[in-house]
Amino acid sequence: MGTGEVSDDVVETAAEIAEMDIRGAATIARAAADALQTQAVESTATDVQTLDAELRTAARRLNATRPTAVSLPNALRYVLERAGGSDVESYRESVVTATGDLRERLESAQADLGRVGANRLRDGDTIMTHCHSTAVLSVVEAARDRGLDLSAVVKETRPREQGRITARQLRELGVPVTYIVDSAAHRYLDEVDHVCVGADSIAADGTVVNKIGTNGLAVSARERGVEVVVAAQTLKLDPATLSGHNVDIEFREETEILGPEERDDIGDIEVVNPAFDATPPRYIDAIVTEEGQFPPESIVTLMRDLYGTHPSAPWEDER
Ligand code: RUB
Repeated sequence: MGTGEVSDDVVETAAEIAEMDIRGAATIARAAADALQTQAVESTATDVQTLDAELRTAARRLNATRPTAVSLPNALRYVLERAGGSDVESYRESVVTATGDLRERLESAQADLGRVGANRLRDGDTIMTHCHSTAVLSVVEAARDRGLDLSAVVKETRPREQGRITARQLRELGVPVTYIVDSAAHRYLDEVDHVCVGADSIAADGTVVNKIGTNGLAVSARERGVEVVVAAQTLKLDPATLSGHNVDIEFREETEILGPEERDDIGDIEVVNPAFDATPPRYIDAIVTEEGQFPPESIVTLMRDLYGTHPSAPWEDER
């Protein structure tokens, strides 16, 4: 890597996030912060201004990969707001320290919210999952550690079938799994006690943005009287929504749904592939975070306390 350029690690991490080799909001946050650290460590910059500019270019590149997961800009902001120093060595050190702190916070937050979420589960309960959420798995792990027997109905989650990852990891935790296609969810809701999902972004009014299909599942669950629990670290709170911004919904390649030949075979159709949807707060019973559980309508208080009303975007600032 030449002076002033982004490191190969940043380029590779950005590509892996865009291609979904690295995926899931919490995992994306950790990978992006780690890439910033590598940028700082491997930089050949000899002055602070150059190193600082490199870091902000790297952050812009990482931030452009997936528009919906707010944990990505929140993680970049966490590191860049703590980056600084009078010389290259101290600046580099500040980035390494901030990244390490963030990694520790992510790990302890995940374990803490797991314990909070486990308080909602009882021995013998069945949960229904959608997509693959490390936060939901942390809740299940905490419940299993307490000796609770749980079972799970796992939705496949088209088009990328992240349900397979969830099914494998639940089996590793000793949870019996019934695997269903997405359209069978309504039929099996009568057999479950809780719908447990993660989040990619949570808006100030308590709207939860998560994998496409979450909204329909939550509406069905409300109709059947099944509670909907969202497990999400506070890194998922989107402070930009405090000042009126909407959460961007990512649209992905249509080839994730239909290959070119299958599509040509059908004829002249339009294929659209929104990756996420927004579930209004009225369909959500609780948001479980490392700071405790909240009714969705009150999450705005926590958001203000943690992020203030006007979050910075240090990768856009001219210094
Ligand atoms: C993953 C997804 C997950 C959330 C929460 O979408 O929607 O439910 O990211 O995950 P994708 P976690 O596969 O498109 O990244 O709890 O691990 O942060």
